[in-house]
Amino acid sequence: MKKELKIGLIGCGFMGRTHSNAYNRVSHFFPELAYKPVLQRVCARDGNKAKAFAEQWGYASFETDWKALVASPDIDAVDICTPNNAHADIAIAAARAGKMVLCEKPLSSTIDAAEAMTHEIEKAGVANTVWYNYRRLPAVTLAKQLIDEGKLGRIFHYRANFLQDWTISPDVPQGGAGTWRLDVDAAGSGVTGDLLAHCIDTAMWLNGGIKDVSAVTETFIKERVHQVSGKKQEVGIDDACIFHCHFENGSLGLFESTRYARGHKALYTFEINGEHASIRWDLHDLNRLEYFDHRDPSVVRGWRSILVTDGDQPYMNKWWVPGLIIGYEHSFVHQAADFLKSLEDRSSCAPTFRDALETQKVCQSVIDSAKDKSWKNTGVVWNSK
Ligand code: SOE
Repeated sequence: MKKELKIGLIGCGFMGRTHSNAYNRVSHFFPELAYKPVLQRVCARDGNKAKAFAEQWGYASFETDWKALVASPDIDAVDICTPNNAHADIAIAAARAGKMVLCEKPLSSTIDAAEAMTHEIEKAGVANTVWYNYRRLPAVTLAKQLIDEGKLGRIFHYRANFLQDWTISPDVPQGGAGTWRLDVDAAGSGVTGDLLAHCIDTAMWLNGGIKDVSAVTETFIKERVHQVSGKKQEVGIDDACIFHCHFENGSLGLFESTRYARGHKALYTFEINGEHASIRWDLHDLNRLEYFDHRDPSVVRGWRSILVTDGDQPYMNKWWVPGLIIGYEHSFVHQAADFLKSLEDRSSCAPTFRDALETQKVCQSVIDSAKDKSWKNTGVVWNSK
């Protein structure tokens, strides 16, 4: 008999859907897990929206007050899918109520709130994880295995981009559903916290801590209508950000993100160059990992394009048969599975709040560096596996 993990989900947007889909599928594809998520309750301020979401995704009940959800004795784990500025209050209340906490990225809209959340979560000793989902795409996990096996040797360069084009029109508003990502009060920052945070999480997981950064940011469209006030307001987020950095291991990093790269919808790419080998990956072709090994005989040496779908490659024995690909949504199913697994042996499910706090320190240093036009030490202590 499986143990039930009763989930209370807060927030019915895009991320609420990705997590709900993961909970619905995880027990089918990871039947060995001792725990099974139960969709107990969903919460949104708009009762009609919460009700419709509950019916669509199979939640047993709905709620409009997150405080009531967090206090409910029939909830084991609180999953936070709200805009960033609401994460801290919910996570802290949930930790104090002894609930497990799963939180969407980035950890919070400010570094102070991120620190307070981490403190409370660790004080309460509750299971926790932050949904930096891209780590759990099989090709990205395979990159981690190759690096940990030492296949690349000493690493010299880490390069990552996250490019989008959905805010080029000045008519895109700020604030409100979906476009809260353009409102600095709700989001905390623009592409740095929304997109580069993903790149930074993956980068530190693959290549260790980021020591210092030098950044430049730009806000191309200075004013946008705010959906709540209906008035044109100054835009406080970074529309684009470029930074370079030193990693603890001595390698150099180069990162770029923008929502103004016409033609790119969600082009997350990274390339890592080591002494013996290099790897590169592209979210638009997410099942592939490209690998170049200088130790190959010179006559056949070249970039290999590895389709990561075999049963002996990460996570793929859970899905179909070799050659058949999976997608974006599977990364969330994998994180749900790893979280449930971590409850069996009381291990942690990375990235934890502590790990996500380190990512937030890098994001904050990037924003501060761009503002002051100077290098910033991040203060990151990266101990995560
Ligand atoms: C923004 O467009 C966004 O949806 C991010 O919020 C997600 O974290 C990223 O994975 C895709 O882009």
